[in-house]
Amino acid sequence: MDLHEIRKKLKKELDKGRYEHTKGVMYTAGCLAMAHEYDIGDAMLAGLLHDCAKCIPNEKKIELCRRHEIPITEVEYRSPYLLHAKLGAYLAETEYGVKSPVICHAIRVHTTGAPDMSVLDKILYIADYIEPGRDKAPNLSYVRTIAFRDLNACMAEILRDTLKYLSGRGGPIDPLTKMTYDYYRPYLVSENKSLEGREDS
Ligand code: DGI
Ligand code: FE
Ligand code: FE
Repeated sequence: MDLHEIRKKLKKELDKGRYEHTKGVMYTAGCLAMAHEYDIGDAMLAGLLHDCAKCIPNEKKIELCRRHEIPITEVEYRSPYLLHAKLGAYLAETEYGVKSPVICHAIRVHTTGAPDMSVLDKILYIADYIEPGRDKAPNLSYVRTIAFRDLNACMAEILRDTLKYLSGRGGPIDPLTKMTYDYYRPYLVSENKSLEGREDS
């Protein structure tokens, strides 16, 4: 499938807002690839397809995962929207003809993250959070500047803010999200500053 065909199919699968977000993530992932000397086409393709399973109703997500032997965790049963990442990776390969396991992996981990992510995993995770259509997260302008300079520090900032948001909201938190934050936490610029401060005193 070429890019044009993928876009046409996605336009039918996604609602209008999700399609607009998808384009924002695609171009933002392309820009991050430029900044970090990564393959621009791969980054844009990952951005284009990352939410391809988002608009499937939750019961259908569960049914499709069962049918295709995609394991569902307890947290995913409680918050089935999380499944759009795993299911999206599966559909990218089977319905949209994506052959690259690197791209499919980035789609698979784009919601929770994962410890020790690849460059493309981080580009997609970050692009999803900072694309121009996003306006609700705190700290966005700082996160946007650091995204173009330091992917690991940016991951740490986003994960800290996401976990704060999720614990305020009171829903189940996927263990992977916590493990990812633990992995990237040492890269937090603010935390390192306070550690330096303590060493001085
Ligand atoms: O699909 P999008 O809305 O574009 O973005 P996404 O796939 O990153 O999903 C974002 C939502 O997922 C956001 O509200 C935070 C939430 N999320 C991230 N990690 C977890 C989580 N929700 C739960 N319940 N548990 C998590 O660990
Ligand atoms: Fe998503
Ligand atoms: Fe998204």
